[in-house]
Amino acid sequence: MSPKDYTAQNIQVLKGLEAVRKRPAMYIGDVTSRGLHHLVYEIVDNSIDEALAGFATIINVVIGKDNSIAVEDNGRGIPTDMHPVEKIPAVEVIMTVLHAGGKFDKSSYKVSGGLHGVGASVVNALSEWCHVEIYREGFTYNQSYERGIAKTKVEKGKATSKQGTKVHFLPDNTIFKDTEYHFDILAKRLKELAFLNKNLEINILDERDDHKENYKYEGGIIEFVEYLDEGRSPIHKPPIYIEGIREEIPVEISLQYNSSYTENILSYCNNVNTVEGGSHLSGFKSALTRSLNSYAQKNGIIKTGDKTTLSGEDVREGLTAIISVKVAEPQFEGQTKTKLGNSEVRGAVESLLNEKLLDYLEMNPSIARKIIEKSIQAARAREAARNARELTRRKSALESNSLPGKLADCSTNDPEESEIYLVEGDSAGGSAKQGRDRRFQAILPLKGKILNVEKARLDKLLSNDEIKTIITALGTGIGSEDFDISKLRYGKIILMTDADVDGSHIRTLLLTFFYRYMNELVQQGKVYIAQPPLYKIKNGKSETYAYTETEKDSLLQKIEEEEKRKIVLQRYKGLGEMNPEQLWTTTMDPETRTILKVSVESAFDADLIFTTLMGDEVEPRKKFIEENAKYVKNLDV
Ligand code: 0R9
Repeated sequence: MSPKDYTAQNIQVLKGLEAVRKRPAMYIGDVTSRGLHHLVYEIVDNSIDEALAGFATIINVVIGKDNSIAVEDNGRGIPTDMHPVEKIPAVEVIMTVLHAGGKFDKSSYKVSGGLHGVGASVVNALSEWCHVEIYREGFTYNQSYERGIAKTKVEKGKATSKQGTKVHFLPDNTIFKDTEYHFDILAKRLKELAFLNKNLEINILDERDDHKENYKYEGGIIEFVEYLDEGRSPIHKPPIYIEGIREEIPVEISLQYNSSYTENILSYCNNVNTVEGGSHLSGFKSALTRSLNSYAQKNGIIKTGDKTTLSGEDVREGLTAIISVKVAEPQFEGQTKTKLGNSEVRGAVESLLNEKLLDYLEMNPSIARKIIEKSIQAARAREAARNARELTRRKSALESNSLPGKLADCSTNDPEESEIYLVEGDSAGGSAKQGRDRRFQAILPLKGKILNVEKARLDKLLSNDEIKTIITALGTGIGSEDFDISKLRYGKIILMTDADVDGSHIRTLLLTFFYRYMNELVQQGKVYIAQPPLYKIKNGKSETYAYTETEKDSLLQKIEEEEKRKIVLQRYKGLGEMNPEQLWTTTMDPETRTILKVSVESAFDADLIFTTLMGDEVEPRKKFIEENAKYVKNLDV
């Protein structure tokens, strides 16, 4: 390499690194804990590519005692020979040159990729140090970097019979405020990746406490569907599985019907959960409706010319499905860049499913009949719901004030600044009404427990008074035919329940309701949980509040010994024990309160939590509570 080439290369690398370190959020989304975990996914994605190319079969992830991360695969090893254009070893290009993905090697077919898909150089640039070790062609090769800059040349080391690549890095604590890795977050994503890539073995070890997990699914997305349906009762076993390649797009679909009324379809493109759906999901929905209707008509289950054709919603009631496609050049669109835009994918999924689902139904007539009968029942219930809705609409048109009587509305009409508190119980509702700022805060007291929506259809929901009141107060309508977020009357919906067992049950019921029937509200971050204090600590005239046990302990510790005798510690069992002023100061005043925004990080997790906690099956619920005791200790299920 001439000195001139080397200098040009160095300038390019330094410029790239500078850009990444200056605006890390542009490359990894943000520098919170989410961005920190994203670094791991970027590296794992490279190993997944090697698995998709047919070479790697095992990926090991280790969280070090120092919160460093080591990812190792048993693929071919990153090439160490000179890159023809950059004139430095290929591995150094991968690790230091921005956007140098597998694609610079034209023969490689890179389909995986996180949402950001920025590659190893970004991880390297944001790490205090990074070491790469390659086992290739009988030897070990090493290179070390600091904050993205190579500190050594690629060095040939000991002979080895191993093959693969190991990337070990420590995230830079001057970039990330929080550098602590969470085993559960990484494990959840790795498990999802193992489901999506059948036969790929993924191991995770946490050296801080020796916790480890091993994921390997021979059945891939079939096992994924079974896992999602653990708390439900399937109406056929095993899940239906369809795979094939159309227009050079590999498509995999697994689906199973269960006795519930909820639809749970997760779609993926290149292992990315496309939360906002897109062309693959549209193709799936269209083919499912078409195939089931055409089978039903052909076999006389629904007569031709009968007006009871099954709608998309009817055939998706009680359906759990995974759709996974691999697209060479994916276009991610939408608000959160999780909507697949490639239009050719719709046709590919649609034609494959149309053909193969019809084959399946013809080969399995008794299952086909069960599915269609379930869909017919759903159609009838939907008709009943439509009538119930119409009745409510006509009734409220007759009443001069169509808002519920027990709603204490706010004076502003501007949803941007208004909020509604859904409050457990009339007594707390009364305090909240007196304590609130009526200009922008509305209060809706709820009596007792609302209906468990996991166990009821929309028509039954619409005959429940508490649910009806919530729907009318929010103004959005409900169900896919009616729901319209632009009609939402409040910018924030705040759930305020007691800090006891019943309170947390009501909160879970409400969250389930919003997640299942007004999902857009959750996706758009409109739903919040109020945080009332657990304790009041009265010390003479001064009153302080503690919101957690730890906070209470640390506040008590700070109080001098001789003063301790004077302290009155009150444990709040319910919101009703606070007077209006206290409720305002501790829980409702936007200047001083803390409210938690409900967010759904991972759809597969949220669904599982709701079905397990609210569903019929006792065993999975027990298991879930045991495994997640630290998160759900207050839930009465
Ligand atoms: C631990 C994380 N793993 C990786 O980052 C990783 C990258 C990688 C890889 C190849 C094989 N394994 C890998 N693991 C590879 C090898 C070959 C061709 N393409 C890919 C080959 O042997 O010919 N690479 C990813 C990009 C590159 N290699 C390349 F651009 F340098 F070729």
